[in-house]
Amino acid sequence: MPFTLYNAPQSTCSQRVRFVLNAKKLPFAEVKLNLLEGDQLKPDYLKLNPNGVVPTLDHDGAIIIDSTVITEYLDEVVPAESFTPENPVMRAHMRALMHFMDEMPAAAVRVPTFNLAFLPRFQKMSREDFIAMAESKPLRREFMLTMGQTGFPKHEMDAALSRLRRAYERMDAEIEHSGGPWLLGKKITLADIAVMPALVRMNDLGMPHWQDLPRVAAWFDNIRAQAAFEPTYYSGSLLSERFPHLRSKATA
Ligand SMILES: N[C@@H](CCC(=O)N[C@@H](CS)C(=O)NCC(=O)O)C(=O)O
Repeated sequence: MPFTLYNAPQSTCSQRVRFVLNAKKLPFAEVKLNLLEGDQLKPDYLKLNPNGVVPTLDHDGAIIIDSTVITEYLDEVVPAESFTPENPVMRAHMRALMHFMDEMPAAAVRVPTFNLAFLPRFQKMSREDFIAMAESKPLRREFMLTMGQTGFPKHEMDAALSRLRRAYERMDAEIEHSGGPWLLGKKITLADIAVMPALVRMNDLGMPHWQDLPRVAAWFDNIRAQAAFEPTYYSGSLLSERFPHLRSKATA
């Protein structure tokens, strides 16, 4: 099997890559890392991915990191079932949207995720252990230290929710402009896949704050109806499955 994906079931970045692998029907071996136990910070893994995050793709020994880069790579090496428009202007637009998705919804979704799901675990740690854990993270040190053991304050949560809302509004405008049903028009692209996990996560956290935007609501139904969705979100991929206290929020 030429593809090995180092990832975590509930990791939003990993879900982007699993979706593309599944959509292209590419068999892959999955190495599941336990992010709360720090598997991503072990020396052997850091040799593959010095950022100490998932996902990482091993393609016949070639190591590719960063989820959007991996999805573009997969679309290049396996062009069948392409998720990239042929027109260079559309391609550029897709890439610009992927950058937007990384900077806005994908970054913002970490705040409610950590506050609602992970904080209780961090609160059980001694101060020394928490600081040592935060400082061991190459990419997320400052994020962890800002959150601390009391969590992000209300104004940070509100700011994250506002950033997410602006992303849904941007999606709405893109779909309106392209004629939909996808962000760039009739064909699903890597830009749709880049934002998918943020909406799935917010839905799972019981905060689907796009329901007054019918184009985005239809987009969400459409992406969940894709054949690749179910194998991507296999049992245990939703945060509420691992942290049952979130389930009451999700169904509220
Ligand atoms: N830009 C990176 C970000 C990867 C990332 O943040 N991964 C998270 C899971 S979605 C992670 O591994 N977190 C582990 C940690 O914070 O220690 C990508 O898209 O691959």
